[in-house]
Amino acid sequence: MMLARVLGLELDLVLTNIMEGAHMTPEYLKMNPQHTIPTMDDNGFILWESRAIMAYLVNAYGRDDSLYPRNPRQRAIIDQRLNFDVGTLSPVYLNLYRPVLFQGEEMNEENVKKMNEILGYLEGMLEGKPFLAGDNLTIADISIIVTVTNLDAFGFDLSPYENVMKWFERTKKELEPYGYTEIDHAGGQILASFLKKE
Ligand SMILES: N[C@@H](CCC(=O)N[C@@H](CS)C(=O)NCC(=O)O)C(=O)O
Repeated sequence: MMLARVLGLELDLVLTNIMEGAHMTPEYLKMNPQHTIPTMDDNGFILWESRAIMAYLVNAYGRDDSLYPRNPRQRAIIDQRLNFDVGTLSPVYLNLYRPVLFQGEEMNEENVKKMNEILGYLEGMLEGKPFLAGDNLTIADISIIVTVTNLDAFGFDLSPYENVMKWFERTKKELEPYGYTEIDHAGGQILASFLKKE
């Protein structure tokens, strides 16, 4: 949603209520057999996986390629960050918080340790760089800020990670004109309110 605003695209958002099983209807499954959200329908072109959607939107509608450069090496760095996000950062974050959020369990110390290990990797990737893939904002920042926003909303201590903290502030500021508070911060706050009910 933030990327669409950066690109100046108007989305026709359809709310899919997972709690009511709206993602398991025959119509939804025909569109996306993996029944995940988000799923994009761009005039009949269907795509899911949020990071693939972001890459497509920049390729198809970006005024230039700065958010996802065509230069092979620059793009490779962004792809590495996105793969790190989907394959490492997000799963470790979900393993840590899913049981706490949805099963009312206590935080598992092993999982906290693992989360810190992964944040250490992120810290290293940001060494000497204002943004995750270099000098300017790319879809890697827009993807990874979502998990970092949630960690911050849940009270996870990010203070040992100076580069991450500085990048977080810088990226929030960069995305504020495109709805950071309204979209991403608000989403984190809603999830955090589930945590506080436990
Ligand atoms: N890697 C996927 C994850 C998508 C995902 O798992 N979404 C959740 C909601 S946040 C979902 O659709 N859950 C319902 C289901 O998998 O049946 C992406 O980034 O799009």
